[in-house]
Amino acid sequence: VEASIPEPQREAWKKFTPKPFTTKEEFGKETVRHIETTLARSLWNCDEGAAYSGTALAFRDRLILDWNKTQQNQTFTDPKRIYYLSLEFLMGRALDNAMLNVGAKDIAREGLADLGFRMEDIIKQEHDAALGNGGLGRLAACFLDSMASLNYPAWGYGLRYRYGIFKQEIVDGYQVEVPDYWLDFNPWEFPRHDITVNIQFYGSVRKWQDEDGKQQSAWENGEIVQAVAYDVPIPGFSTSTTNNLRLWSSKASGGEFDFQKFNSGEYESSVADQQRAETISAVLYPNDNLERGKELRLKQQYFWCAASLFDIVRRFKKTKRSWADFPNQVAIQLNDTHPTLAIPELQRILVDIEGLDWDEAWSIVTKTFGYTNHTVLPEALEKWSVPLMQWLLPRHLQIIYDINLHFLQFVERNFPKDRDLLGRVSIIEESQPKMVRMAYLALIGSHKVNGVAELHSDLIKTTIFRDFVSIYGPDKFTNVTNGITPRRWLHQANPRLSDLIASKLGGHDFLKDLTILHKLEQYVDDKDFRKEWQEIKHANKVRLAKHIKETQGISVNPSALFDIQVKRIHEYKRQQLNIFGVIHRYLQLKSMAPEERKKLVPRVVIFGGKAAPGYWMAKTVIHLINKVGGVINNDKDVGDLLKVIFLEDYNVSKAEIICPASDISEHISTAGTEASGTSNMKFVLNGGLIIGTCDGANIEITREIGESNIFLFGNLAEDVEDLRHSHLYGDYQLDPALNKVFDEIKKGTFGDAGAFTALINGIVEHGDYYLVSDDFASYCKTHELIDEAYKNQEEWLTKSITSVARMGFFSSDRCIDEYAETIWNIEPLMPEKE
Ligand code: GL7
Repeated sequence: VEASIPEPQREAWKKFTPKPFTTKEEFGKETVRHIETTLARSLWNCDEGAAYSGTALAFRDRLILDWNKTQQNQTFTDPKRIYYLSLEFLMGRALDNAMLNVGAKDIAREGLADLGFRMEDIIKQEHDAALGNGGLGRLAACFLDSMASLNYPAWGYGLRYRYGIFKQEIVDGYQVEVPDYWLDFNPWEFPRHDITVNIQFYGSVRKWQDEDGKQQSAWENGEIVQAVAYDVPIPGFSTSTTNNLRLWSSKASGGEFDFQKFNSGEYESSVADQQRAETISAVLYPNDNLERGKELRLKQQYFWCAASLFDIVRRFKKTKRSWADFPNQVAIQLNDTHPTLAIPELQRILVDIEGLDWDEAWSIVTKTFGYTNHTVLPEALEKWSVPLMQWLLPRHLQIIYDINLHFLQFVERNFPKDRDLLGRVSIIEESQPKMVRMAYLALIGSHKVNGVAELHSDLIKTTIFRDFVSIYGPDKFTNVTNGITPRRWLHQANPRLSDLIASKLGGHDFLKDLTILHKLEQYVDDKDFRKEWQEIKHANKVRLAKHIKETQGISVNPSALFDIQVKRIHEYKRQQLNIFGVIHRYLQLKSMAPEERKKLVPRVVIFGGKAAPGYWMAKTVIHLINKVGGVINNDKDVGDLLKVIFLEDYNVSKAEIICPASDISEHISTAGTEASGTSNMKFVLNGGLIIGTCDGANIEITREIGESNIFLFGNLAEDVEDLRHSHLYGDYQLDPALNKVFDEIKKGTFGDAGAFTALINGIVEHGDYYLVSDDFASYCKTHELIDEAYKNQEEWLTKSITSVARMGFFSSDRCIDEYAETIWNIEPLMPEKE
């Protein structure tokens, strides 16, 4: 407020405020100005990269004008805000999204054409912002889009990794990881060198009694690292609301100490300090659904939580409200347990720094936080060793022990006879070394806990959080089924389909209320509409076939059935089931007479996805897929009837080409393991059918679109435990067809059989934890049904259209409205009228 322009001068200011471009000429002028001045290029050296940069800068200017207004409006109105804390934001490219959200893509296309460039080529110049691993990170990105589009006063807080998820190369069939340095030109971020926070690590705790005899604690003598804010504007679709994603970057603090070292000749160690500080935000951990307890990861978590909370508290304190008002002004959502340290950190701020009583502070904390659980896999549940936490965050460990003490006392009062219960629900696991169970801390420190699909939300109540349901009652737990943004995943990825739908529904309003799609069912028998629908699917397959040719050098027939599984490579997602099924198909094909083969439906089986660098079994699966592809794709008997493709370096921008091009996509996790899945929604929204298990959101997709429009197979979640038990202790027979597949691998048909021994033995000898054998017969049978169904193209088309019409529920807008109403208690803040 102190720095605002004085009243008499504001008119002048307003006169000079830039106006957004509205014509192709104005767009062209802005773009050329940026190319010639900001970038110092000219008519004579403007390649597509420079044209991209100029275009991006022109759009960035537009976003930032709206961003300014949105932030000012928020400051003046001071509504309750939602802060979404996520260690991952898998944003992908920003330009296309910005053009569509502000509604100026056509202007830009024409303007670029006048300058001699094609829109498609320009968009492709942008590097993906790949600050995430998979579904969890992409969900956060979809949520940002929805929160802005629905005008919620929302902030994202994350880390500005210098290296996002690695780039995947396939060399001789093996995954090779290459660093992803993405920041070399990033017009979408604004460094805020004036917005910094000092973050402490290590040190010690001093305790004393103040004059009133009150116990006081201070965390002192630690090492300081500086957090610097980088702001990324998030434009809403068809609204001027432009929210902020604030990413923190780490930097050595002050320089004074370094300077002394430097002057006294200790150059190396002064530089080493600086590098150590910068390491904190250097790289995204590439694990998906796996936690490994590395010290640097804990440092990342605290660094980001502490910086974000300082920022949130600073903003709140400017309003001079009383602390009791904090939960009325601030909602913080924890995206998984990664930001759980925010809970003891807020308690520390309130008690140690602001001087509130413990109980008063704790009541504020629990009203503020909500926690989303994204997995029940035991290897993914975060635990941090007590000695590590004692060393790195001594005061937080004390606070966690105090939180635990209060909690266990409460449990003991309510369940006085149950001694075991205390050990089971304690935040501290009594192991060697002792561990802090982050999910329990997150749950105890939040007022609501949600799962991400109905089955998953039920499962957390009966498995990992079972005792907590008895303690708190069922109302603390709720479900918010995941969703996806239809702007990126339909309008941007599949513009022709979006426009066809709009032509029937009287415009693009469905992009803001996806339930309107249901009106499409009226046109399911409309001949021209059907023809157009089918043509669009074909064109999208041609586009993907072209990409496959360009990147893998393999020709695939766009009229074949495209069968796609793209997602992180993980045993629970069962890419191994898919590739074994492919081998089975190949063996059958080979055993047929040439006449018989002619009746087959040609297939292209497409895989894509990254394996965590240390996940050896997942890498073996990638290797097998590539080896099988090498044999099948070169077998003269097979020809176009079967092709196996492994697409390198699956990421968000590739997903935008892949999702519109499927006939069938695979969502085949062992029942009860995939919390939700979100690519299932993307594929169906683009008119593809799916084969899936009764898992995650597949179940709700089935309920919405109807059982006849989905190919479900396999055992149910409720039977998994018994099946696993019978593998180990019962009499159990390996599926015979699967056995034949294994024999073929062992014969060396797909190269060195030894490479795949562990993969096979996991199933044959070590209990087949993921039930590949149990589900194999029904999986293969279902693929036969798919072949049959595909022969009837008319019926297939009807299923495709009907499914899309019934997908309205899976918009992330619905999801965000549910969070806003049932967890955050916030309202939209409409942008000011011009
Ligand atoms: C995940 C789940 O595995 C996935 O099923 C879910 O769709 C996603 C978003 O809720 O969250 N949980 C998790 O730990 N990761 C996921 O992608 C990494």
